Order: sequence, then structure tokens, then C-alpha cells
Amino acid sequence: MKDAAMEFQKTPGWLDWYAGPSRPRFKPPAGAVDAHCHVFGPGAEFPYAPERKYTPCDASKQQLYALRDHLGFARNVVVQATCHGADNRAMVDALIDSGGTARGVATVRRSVSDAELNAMHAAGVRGVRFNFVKRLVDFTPQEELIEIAGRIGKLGWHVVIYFEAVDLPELWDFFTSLPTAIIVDHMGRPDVSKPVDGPEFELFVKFMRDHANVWCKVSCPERLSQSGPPALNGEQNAYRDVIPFARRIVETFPDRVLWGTDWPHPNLKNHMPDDGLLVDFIRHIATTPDLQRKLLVDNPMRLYWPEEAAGR
Ligand code: 0GY
Repeated sequence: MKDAAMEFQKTPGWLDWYAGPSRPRFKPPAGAVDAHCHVFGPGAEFPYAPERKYTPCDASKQQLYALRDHLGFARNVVVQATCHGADNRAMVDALIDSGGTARGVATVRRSVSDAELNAMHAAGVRGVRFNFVKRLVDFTPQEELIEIAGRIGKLGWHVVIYFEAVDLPELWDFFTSLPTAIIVDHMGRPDVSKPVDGPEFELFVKFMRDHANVWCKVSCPERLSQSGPPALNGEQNAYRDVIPFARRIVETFPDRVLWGTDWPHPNLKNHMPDDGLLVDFIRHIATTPDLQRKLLVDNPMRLYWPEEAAGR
């Protein structure tokens, strides 16, 4: 049974996602996966969580799948957003409706039952997300997260982690103790005004180099960039300060990188990206057809559709 319809007021200043994105000039390889995107509500059907730190605009599964088709992608990985807390119904509903073309990443608490985990697995969930970005979530004790990681590992799931680069030293021992594959959101949010070979990003590269279970999403130039969007720089130079960081990761770890739109782009303050131009940006970070195929097809298929990847 659905909850009674509720009205939600967007966070003041909230930027809605970009309507009418351009059609990318870069044609993704056949079977490409958008491995980081969200659905928001709609709030009247899937209410936002009481403990949320922001109230977004609605962004439905139909709108997400229309964008997928428009951009020339074939599949999605829908990541539970913090505005839905540990209520995964909107994300799971999107997976069920996708006809097997979407997998999901959930947020769960230690109180989750085995039956709930099994039902999410049947719907297509393949991971849980641990979020350490302080503006998005309240603190969760690490012993609770370790317990969850042990349980979901038995299902063959992985852990997605989201954190700020400055917090990596403090979180290092916890991350390296996790028993599953670990997928880092948005390159660990580097400060791209610092050198790509400076101590902060070197630590992240070491994290990946020393731990073969760590993967990375080379996503969110629009979130990380300080040089800014096409409107400021022209399309050729858009988000140019992010390119060396993303390229370094793609070229050093070509078999452990993923890419996603991050649609509908929560919490952007200054501009809302044209998703078509974000797809065009891929050519700057994965510069050969071989790297592009690994980033967009082979790697996400191995992680989220291993049963199909094995037969390819
Ligand atoms: C992202 C980034 C953000 C938000 C969330 O779950 C979320 O609320 O992930 C952010 O504000 O940086 O990956 O969507």
C-alpha cells in the first residue's frame, strides 16, 4: 500500500535538473552503463525521509529512463540518495520497472532483515552505500557498518563509499578493513585546485594502487570543478581543471573505473549541467575507444551484471 500523498517544499534555491539536454556528439559504445544516477520520489508516491538534509525536486524513473535513451545509454545503476534515507522503495521500484536494465545500490541499517535483503537482491540491488559526507548524513558507528558489510558480502554485494578527500586519512583503516569490493564515488572528491600529483591525490592513488578491491567513479566534473561550466569557459574548456584527475585514474586503473551522470544532480548551487555535454566530456577523460569501452561497458557489466559479462 502506498503512503498518503504528501506535499514537499524544495530546499530554497534548489536547482531543478536540466530540461531538454542536448544530444551528445560522443556516441557511447553499445551497451553503455550510466553507473551513478538517482531517482527522487516522486514525493507524493515515495515520501522523502524525515531525517533528510535536503528536499529535492521530484525526478522519476520514467524521466531517468527517457534520459538514458536520449543520451544513447543502455543501462543504469540507481544509487539510493540520502533524501530517501534507508527507505529504498523508490529506487527498488525503478529497478523492478526497468526490465533488467537497471541495478541498484541501497542504504540499509543494521535492523534490515535477511528477507528484506533477499527481496532487494531479487529486484536488482547489488551494493550498499556508506556515506561520510557530513552535510548529507548523521554519523553512523563504524561497527554497525562493518556488521552490514559482512552480511551483504555474503550476497556478493559491494560497498559504495562517499567521502571528502580531506577525510581519507582518518577513514583509511576502516575502508581497508571492509571485506567486499569498494566503489568510491566521484574520485573521493578531490580539491582540484591542488596539484594532481600533490599529497592529497597521491594518497587516493595509493589507496587504489595498494588495494585491488577498490574501484572509482570518475564522475561529477560539474560538482568538483572550480573553473566551471561551458557557459563560463566554452565547451572545449568546460570543467577543464577536473580532466587531469579523472584521466590519471582512468589511465592508471582502466579495469576499475566507472562513469555516471549523477542525474538529477542534487545540491548543485551555481549551475545545472546539460547531461548531453557531460557525456561529451567523457572523451577528455577516456581518450581511446578501448578505455571508453572499459569505462562504460566492460567494468560496470563485470560489477553489476557478472552473469552476462562472463558470457561476452
Ligand atoms: C551525489 C552527490 C550528492 C548527494 C548525494 O545521496 C545524496 O544525497 O549523493 C552531493 O550532495 O554531493 O552523488 O548525488
